Amino acid sequence: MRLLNFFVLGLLFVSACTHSTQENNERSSTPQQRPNIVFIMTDDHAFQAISAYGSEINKTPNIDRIAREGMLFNKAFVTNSICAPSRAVILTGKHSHLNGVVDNVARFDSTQVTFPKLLREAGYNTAMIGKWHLKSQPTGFDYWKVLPGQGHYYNPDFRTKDGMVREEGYVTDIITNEAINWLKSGREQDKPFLLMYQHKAPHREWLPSPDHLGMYKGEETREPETLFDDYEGRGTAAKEAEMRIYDHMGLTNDSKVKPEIVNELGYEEFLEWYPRAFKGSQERMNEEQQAAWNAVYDSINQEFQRLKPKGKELTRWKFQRYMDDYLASIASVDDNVGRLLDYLEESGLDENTIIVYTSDQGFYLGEHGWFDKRFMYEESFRTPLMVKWKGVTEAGSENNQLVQNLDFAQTFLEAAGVEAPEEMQGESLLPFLKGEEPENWRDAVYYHYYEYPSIHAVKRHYGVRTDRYKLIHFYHDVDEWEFYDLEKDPQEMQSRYNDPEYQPIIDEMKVRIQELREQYGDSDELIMSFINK
Ligand code: SGN
Ligand code: CA
Repeated sequence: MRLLNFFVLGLLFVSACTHSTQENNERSSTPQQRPNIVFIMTDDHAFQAISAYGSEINKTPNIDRIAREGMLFNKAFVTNSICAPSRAVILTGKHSHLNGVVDNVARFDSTQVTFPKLLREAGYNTAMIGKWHLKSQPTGFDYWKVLPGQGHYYNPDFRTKDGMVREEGYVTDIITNEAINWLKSGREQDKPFLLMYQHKAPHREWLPSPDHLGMYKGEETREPETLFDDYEGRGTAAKEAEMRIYDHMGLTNDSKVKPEIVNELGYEEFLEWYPRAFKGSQERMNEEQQAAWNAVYDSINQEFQRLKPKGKELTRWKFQRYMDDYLASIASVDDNVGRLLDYLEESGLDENTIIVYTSDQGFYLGEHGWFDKRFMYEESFRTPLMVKWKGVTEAGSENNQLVQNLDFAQTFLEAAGVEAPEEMQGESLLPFLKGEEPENWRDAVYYHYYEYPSIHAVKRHYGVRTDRYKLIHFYHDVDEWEFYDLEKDPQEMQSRYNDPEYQPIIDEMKVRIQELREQYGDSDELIMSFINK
């Protein structure tokens, strides 16, 4: 049976090649080969901070090139808005409850079937460079060089097949150098390739590179309308979440005010709400890096001493500090994506390469007073997604269908002519990329978040989103439902769960949730097993 499949696939592949060769004869003299794939993923990059999505707070000219020369997805979502789970979903094409990585604590079982493994078996040369965050050793890659855990911004260590190595410099630059070097001389030139090029930036604690330090200093970033949300229209989970800029963003680790100054001015309660690596990160800097850093941050410390912001002014000050560092971290991602795109063009590789830009999930940039992610509300549920595929995907096109990170595996497999295993749960996006409108595309997406109790205290929940509505069930610790009409209330300020007007649609959506849970094999028993773990 397998052999037969292989034979049929082979025939299909040969005929697909002949077909596209004819089509492409005028464009190039070499026969069309299976496409290369460059998968660019950043960590916590909100769509609100990408100019292709209409950002009002920064410019990302290089990331925008991918959208301008390809397709921009306006309704791309994750299945579980947190780092490691998102990565496991992408690799396996299966929801968290089946791939086992429900939260950042779980270890990825790397014996599972993943799309890189299948591509490699089908003759692709595969590499994984940058943030991995799945604990177990990467499998399915001919070459890998990954950050341990969250990794560091300055002079980071990398895990490799030969052990740990420390590289001098700034993480986003280094990951890009590694990626370009692999393309130039690391890969097997006669094979199609998959390159997973995955950044740490712009993850908390948002340390900008030496050449972008202070680039937004003195520039006021527009505040989101909901910066001072009181959560009255939402449930207990939003009220109890610990990700408010005012209360939970640390003055030392996040805003980078020196502990002595924080103490001296009596701000101890805001010192370092979640003590982590910042001190460690700074200690990693060499003298030159430290000097460049101090040249910018010393004056920020002085400003803080002078202003002594309190109450709403403290929220505002921290928000500006947050945006300065977050957006500066993105600026070097953008420069480096530009370098990689330039190389792909100069080398001619982009003639037959699918280039994807996405993030492991969205992020709050002060909306609802928050930073971080996790919730099924739009800012963290949505993720940026754009795809360039020269000669196939129409430049400047946009897609408004509901798509998910669950769909990547099958998309890449189909593009490579490899049959996806039955157990994968996404849908290939290939028709969209080819300009076709598939019939019966999904009308709803399913979401399930698990990491609780944990940092940021976001309660467990699952839910469903259609084009217009969203229904969420917080089932642990509380038993609460929330319902939003995204057309009338795009900022999700008022849950309409108890509004009689919406009862018929809420009833329908409850049925839809059950259908989706059955379709994807999620259940109350599984929920209990993850709670009891
Ligand atoms: C760290 C961050 C959190 C973040 C988690 C998960 N704190 O704990 O803000 O939510 O990672 O992020 S920090 O002070 O250590 O930066 S994730 O991207 O790995 O999911
Ligand atoms: Ca993340």
